[in-house]
Amino acid sequence: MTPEKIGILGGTFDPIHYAHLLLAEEAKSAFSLDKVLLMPSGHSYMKEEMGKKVTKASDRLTMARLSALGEKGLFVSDMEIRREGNTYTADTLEALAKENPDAVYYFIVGADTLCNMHTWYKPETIFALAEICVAVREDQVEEEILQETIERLQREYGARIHRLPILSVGISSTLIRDRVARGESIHFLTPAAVESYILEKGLYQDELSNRSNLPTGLINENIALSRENRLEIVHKVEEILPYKRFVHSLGVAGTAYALSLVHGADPERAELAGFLHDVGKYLSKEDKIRLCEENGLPVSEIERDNEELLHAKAGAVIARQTFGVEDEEILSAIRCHSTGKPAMTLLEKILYIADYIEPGRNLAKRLPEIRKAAFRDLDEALLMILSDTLTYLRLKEAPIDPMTEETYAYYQQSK
Ligand code: DGI
Ligand code: FE
Ligand code: FE
Repeated sequence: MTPEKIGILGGTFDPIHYAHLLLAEEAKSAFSLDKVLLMPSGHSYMKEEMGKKVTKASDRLTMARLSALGEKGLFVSDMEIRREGNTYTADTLEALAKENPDAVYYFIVGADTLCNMHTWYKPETIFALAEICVAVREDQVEEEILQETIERLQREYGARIHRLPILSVGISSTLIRDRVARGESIHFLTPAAVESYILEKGLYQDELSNRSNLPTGLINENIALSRENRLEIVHKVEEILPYKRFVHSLGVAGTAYALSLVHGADPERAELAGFLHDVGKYLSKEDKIRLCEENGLPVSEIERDNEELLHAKAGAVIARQTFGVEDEEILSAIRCHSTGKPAMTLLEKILYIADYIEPGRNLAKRLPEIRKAAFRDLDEALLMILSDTLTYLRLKEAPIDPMTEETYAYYQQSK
């Protein structure tokens, strides 16, 4: 009986897509493999060190399983995910060899990966336990470096390395994450079941991998919201924010507009505050602190420790610097939209409330009641929101900004 030939394709698979599956397929047919194991990685100290956020292992595993469903000869192993601690290929191969000592293993890697495999944990074990299939894309490889690497690994470890010429397919996990974050289609980039899973679970919605989220340059001299630049502003906000946050901002703007009509505020200024209120949300913590301090907004200890609280102040700075807003009431409404403050103006109250009740919000329990109250009596809605927010923060054991407490006390007294 000829020994079973098993390919192993490891990866973060965040998410898995057709270029991965095509690679598995090509390896399978080129080396007459009986099967290929997709092996999503567990904890990766390398990615972690580079400050990358990796999606939960259970989600990555499920997506790999969905993509292999019904495919002959394609299986998924959760071995690396189940293992505690870091993922080491040498350990994986040892475990596999123990499970199935008669099989011949083919470890599938890209050319760039091969070039640093000598730095991996126990390379001698890896090369002893598996043959290596190195995927070579015609357009990508520095042939000389690759040939040198192959020869060096053969010499030093007796590595058995085979080349696998593959098609160059421009699909990557980064591409998919970015498209999801921008609300673009990922149809035909990954199997339909994976696509549905991503959308249903809301994965990658908030990600911004390459976009610079620190806006530069004034879009216009001296903007006060006017009918002509309204679209320009919305467009710029769309560029700065992840898709879901952008839609949230539109919701806040529309709600603030409607509340203004009912309560006699200026709807266009309220709408502008709504569009812009969260533009500071996705700056790095350092940028938020820097923007505030450079612009005369002191950063308190609690804000420093809870950067979530800083996005309002930083957002007001961006509204002024990038969007040219000089209307002090709009700027202060943005500045206090997370915590509120005592004695808020009409516009400030409207933004604070609109942020909580806009149509996309659905988590807070009393929302239907608060939504109704908002169109009847702003102060009543304000108190309900403050009270529920404080309850929620205490429940989470999150530190409470004194401003949130002061605001609550103020409106309770003035009731
Ligand atoms: O930016 P959004 O998500 O649209 O909403 P937001 O600006 O109102 O605030 C985001 C978070 O800020 C929200 O989860 C509630 C929280 N927050 C409000 N007051 C306090 C607070 N968080 C802490 N830690 N302490 C507070 O006093
Ligand atoms: Fe906010
Ligand atoms: Fe918001």
